[in-house]
Amino acid sequence: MHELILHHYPASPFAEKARLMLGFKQLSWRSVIIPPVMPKPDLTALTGGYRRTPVLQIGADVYCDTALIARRLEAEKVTPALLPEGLEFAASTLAQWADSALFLHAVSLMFQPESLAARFAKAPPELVQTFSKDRAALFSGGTVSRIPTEVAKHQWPTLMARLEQQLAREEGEFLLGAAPCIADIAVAHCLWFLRSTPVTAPLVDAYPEIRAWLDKVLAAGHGSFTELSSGEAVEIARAAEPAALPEEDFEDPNGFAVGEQVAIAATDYGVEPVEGQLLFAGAEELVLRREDARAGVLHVHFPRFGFRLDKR
Ligand SMILES: N[C@@H](CCC(=O)N[C@@H](CS)C(=O)NCC(=O)O)C(=O)O
Repeated sequence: MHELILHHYPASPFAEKARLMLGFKQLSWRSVIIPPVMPKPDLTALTGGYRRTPVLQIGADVYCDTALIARRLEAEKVTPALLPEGLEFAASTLAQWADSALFLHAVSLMFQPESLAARFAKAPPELVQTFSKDRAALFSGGTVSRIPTEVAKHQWPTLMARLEQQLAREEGEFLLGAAPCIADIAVAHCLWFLRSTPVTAPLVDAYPEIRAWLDKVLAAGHGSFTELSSGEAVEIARAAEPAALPEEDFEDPNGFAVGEQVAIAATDYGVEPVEGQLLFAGAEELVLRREDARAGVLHVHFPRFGFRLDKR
């Protein structure tokens, strides 16, 4: 059996979401630290162009986007459940809201000049420039644009009031009941991000119930992991064979057929397409076969929701 390899970097909120999911399930994994800005040559050898953070690799299978990584980890270890039985819709829909609406507010609040200055206090000015240019490119060409800071500040109390209201329910101390699930982790990574500078931390810490709940979610930790170099990860992919495809029926209402050459790209931001042969299209997942000069034959997996398919 192949090891779970997470390609990530410490300061990334979505990487923190993935690390918390690994901790929640108490899994062991290998940690590959990737650059926080482009270029990322070893990651690109694996994904074929998808640039966002994090990415999960299992042998020659590469899973893009934490929404799909959650489902892959659920298959790896069923309990505790990220998508508890009977709550699949509520949990995944709430997580999707957190990963989009709540996250974009957090990004806007973090990109205020004062918090950026605090975040990059020890970094040389060139690095701040490189980072800002890279993130402008990340948001170009997608359906999503940055929320103006004043709008994010204005709307933030509404988001926090709704969270407080949900946490005040008698059904349990987590968002959807007595146990944490993917919804808690998806909300938590956005607030963890804001807590990382003294300028933005009060946006979370001013709400005692939210603060107490967040501490409980973050207590899941990151599981146990050991370091691996990105070059070694590429070698692992090369030596491995992709896993068998899901058994679900192939489903495409737009006429795409198994084996067709396609490009798959995120629709919101980070829209660099990945080209290859379409092998599978299920309700939640798309699988593409591609060959890389260094990494060999790979199956690259994407969520269906939020990713577009185009002919090549
Ligand atoms: N929907 C994606 C979002 C991932 C995302 O936005 N990641 C950010 C880092 S937190 C990113 O890719 N930033 C640019 C980069 O790391 O190059 C997911 O769930 O994985």
